[in-house]
Amino acid sequence: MMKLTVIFVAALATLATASAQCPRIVTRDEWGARAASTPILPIRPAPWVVMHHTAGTPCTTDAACAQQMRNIQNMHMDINGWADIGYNWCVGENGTAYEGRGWGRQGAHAPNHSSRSVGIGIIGNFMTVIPNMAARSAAQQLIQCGVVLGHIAANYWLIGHRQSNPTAFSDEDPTMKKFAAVLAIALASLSTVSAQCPRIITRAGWGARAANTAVLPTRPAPWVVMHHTAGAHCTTDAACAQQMRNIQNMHMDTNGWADIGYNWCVGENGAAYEGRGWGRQGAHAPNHNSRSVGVCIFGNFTSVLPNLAARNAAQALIDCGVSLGHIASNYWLIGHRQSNATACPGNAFFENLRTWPRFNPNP
Ligand SMILES: *[C@@H]1O[C@H](CO)[C@@H](O)[C@H](O)[C@H]1NC(C)=O
Ligand SMILES: *[C@@H]1O[C@H](CO)[C@@H](O)[C@H](O)[C@H]1NC(C)=O
Ligand SMILES: *[C@@H]1O[C@H](CO)[C@@H](O)[C@H](O)[C@H]1NC(C)=O
Ligand SMILES: CC(=O)N[C@H]1CO[C@H](CO)[C@@H](O)[C@@H]1O
Repeated sequence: MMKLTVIFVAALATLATASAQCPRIVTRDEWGARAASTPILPIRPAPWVVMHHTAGTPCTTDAACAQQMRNIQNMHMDINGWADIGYNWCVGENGTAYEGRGWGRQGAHAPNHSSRSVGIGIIGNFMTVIPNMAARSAAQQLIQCGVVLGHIAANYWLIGHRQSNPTAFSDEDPTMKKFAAVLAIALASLSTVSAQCPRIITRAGWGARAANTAVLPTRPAPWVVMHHTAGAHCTTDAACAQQMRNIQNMHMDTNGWADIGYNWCVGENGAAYEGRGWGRQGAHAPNHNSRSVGVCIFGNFTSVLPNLAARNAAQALIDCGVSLGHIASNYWLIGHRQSNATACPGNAFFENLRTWPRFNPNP
C-alpha cells in the first residue's frame, strides 16, 4: 500500500511537471482534422527535431489557426496524396501547438529525417519576418514537453528543414535564400533558450578570496536548489560584486566554511556570479549539497519577486549548466525550503519558482 502510494505520488509529480512544460495544445478533434492513420515512428524517442515554416498565411487567433490546419491537411492529403498532414505538430502565432500526426508517429515533412524526427511547422511565411515571440516560445516549450513525455530524446538535435533536404530549396531562388537566412535567425533564437549562458562574472571578476572546495561526487548534478540571500538587492555590477565579497567573507569568517556556500549567485543586473562554480560541492542545503548546484539570487524575496533580468539569468544559468554537462538534463528544481527547514528562497519567489520548468513539488 505504501509502495503504491509512493508510486502514485511520483506519477502525479511527473504529470504535474509534464503539463508545466507543455504549451497550450489543440488536439486533432479540436481543430477538426480528417481521420487518418499514419505509421508509428520507428525510432523512439526521436533523436531529431526538424523545424519548418508552412510558407502560407500566419494566424494569431484560434479560429484562423484551426482553419490553417484544415487547409494544410487538405493540401497534403488531396494534392500531395499523403496519408495525413505532413507535420507532427504546427505552432501558431497565438502561442498554441496544433496536433498534426502527433507524438510517436512518422511524419512526411523532411525525407531524410522523417523516420527519426518530430517535424514542427510554424504557421506562416518567415521569409522576411521571424515568428513572433508567442510562436517561438510555444515551439521551444513543445520540444521540452516532448522530452519530458519521452517522445523526444533528451539529447536531441534541432535543425531547419533545409538542413535535411537541401535540394528542396534551390540556391537560384532568391526567396529561398532569404527564407534560409531568416529561419537561421529564428532557429538561433530557439536554440539559445537551451544553449546560451547568461553573462558570467568569474571569481577573478568579482575579487574572490582563494579557496579550494571538494569536487561534487554526483555529476552531472541531478538537482538544482534555489536560494535568496535574504540580504541587499543589487542592480549594478559594482554592487553585486560587493555582495559576493560580503557573502564570501561571512561564509568563510563567520560560518567557518571553505568558501562561499553557493555554486552561483545571480543579480538583478542579469549577471551570474561564479561562487564555488560548476562541478564543486557547495555548502548551501545540507540534504542536497552532494548532488546539486546551489544558485542564489541577491535580495530578500519574502514579499517581492526577483526582477525579470534575474529570473531570466537564473533560468539561463540552469540551461547553460545542462548544455555544458554540469546539470543532468532531467534535473529537478527545488527551493531551499524543500531541502531544509528555512524560509529561503522567500514566499514570493518560492510561489513563482513553482511555475519554472522541472520544478519538483514533492522532492
Ligand atoms: C537526402 O539528402 C541527400 C543529400 O542532400 C539528397 O541527395 C537526397 O536526395 C535526400 N534524400 C531524400 C529522400 O530526399
Ligand atoms: C525580508 O523581508 C521581510 C518582509 O518583506 C522581512 O520581514 C524580513 O525581516 C526580511 N528578512 C531579512 C533577513 O531582512
Ligand atoms: C537541516 O535539517 C536537518 C533535519 O531536520 C537538521 O538536523 C539540520 O540541523 C538542518 N541543517 C541546517 C543547516 O539547518
Ligand atoms: C499571442 C496571441 O496572439 N495569442 C492569441 C491566441 O488566440 C487566442 C484566442 O483566439 C487569443 O485570445 C490570444 O490573444
